[in-house]
Amino acid sequence: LYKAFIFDLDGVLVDTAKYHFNAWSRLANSLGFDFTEQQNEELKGISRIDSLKKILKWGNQEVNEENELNRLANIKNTWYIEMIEKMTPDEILPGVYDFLVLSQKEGIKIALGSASKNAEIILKRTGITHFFDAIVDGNLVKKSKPDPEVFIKAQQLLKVKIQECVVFEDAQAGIDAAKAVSMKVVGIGLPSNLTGADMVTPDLENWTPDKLIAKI
Ligand code: G16
Ligand code: MG
Repeated sequence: LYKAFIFDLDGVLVDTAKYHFNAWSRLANSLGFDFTEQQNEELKGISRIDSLKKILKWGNQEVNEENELNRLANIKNTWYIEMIEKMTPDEILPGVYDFLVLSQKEGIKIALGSASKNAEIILKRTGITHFFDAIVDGNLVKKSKPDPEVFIKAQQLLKVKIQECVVFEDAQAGIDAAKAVSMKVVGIGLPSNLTGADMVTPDLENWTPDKLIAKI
């Protein structure tokens, strides 16, 4: 029945949310304000420029010119890249590596479906690029989650049907994106943050593809 797994990156395969939070906080502080970790939850799965706009609103900052928005986003991204360049395979989230190995062994096709424009560096530094039959990231999509474009692109590149795909997501925007096209979706995290997922688990530890598929 299921032939393809589409994985979100940040929060599912690796924990880069902490680096995003660090770099965005640094940018906010440089502009004279701060925001909370609770607010940071709202940035998960959201594109870089949309994240910036939300943060500026929290700080009551009026920035409308596109050049200035891009300048601020680039500053944040430079700090973010400094951190992800130092990532190692130890930063792969619990259970992920074995789950990828088993999925590949069972002939399940594997894709990345991420909003990040930095996905390739992260996959490379953590040593998991070779598992992926297709990589769809922020450089390939026009509309960010909750628009389903990223998952539809992955499904098309893998040459499978929508109903043969299972998405793995840690963000509400990603769950909503998958559900917009009625794809099955496994939520990674707390059920309270992941409304509409077909099942939720804190991480991929102790799961096999078969055991998981039986639950959705
Ligand atoms: C990730 C993060 C978001 C981030 C976005 C864009 O998405 O969850 O917080 O804003 O990528 O990242 P970048 O600035 O690297 O292009 P995902 O879809 O992998 O969870
Ligand atoms: Mg995510």
